[in-house]
Amino acid sequence: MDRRTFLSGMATVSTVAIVGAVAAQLARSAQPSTLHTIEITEFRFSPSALNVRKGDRVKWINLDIVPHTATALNSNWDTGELKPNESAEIVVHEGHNGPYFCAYHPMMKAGLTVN
Ligand SMILES: [Cu+2]
Repeated sequence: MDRRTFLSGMATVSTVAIVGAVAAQLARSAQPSTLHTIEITEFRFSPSALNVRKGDRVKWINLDIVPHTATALNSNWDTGELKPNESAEIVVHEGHNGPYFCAYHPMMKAGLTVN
């Protein structure tokens, strides 16, 4: 049984067997992480606003012909330079909540909301 099958089974068992807040909590913790992809194109992050959960993955891919970064406004995290067609991926934690920008083009702004 692979991890996805196992987690899916756990979610089903939890939902059927238990009701109320406890079931909701178990279902949430058993939810597989989601991969979100943010394209950097024409000097924009797309999507520019993204809701994510702790444990999700966020991937930035640079589809422009110049390098960019995704850098937290508070300097807590940074993908570093992404050359054309390069990408970088993070696993979301609380510290990723908030606005970020491109260090080379500060007018490029976006944000992550961590739930
Ligand atoms: Cu840039």
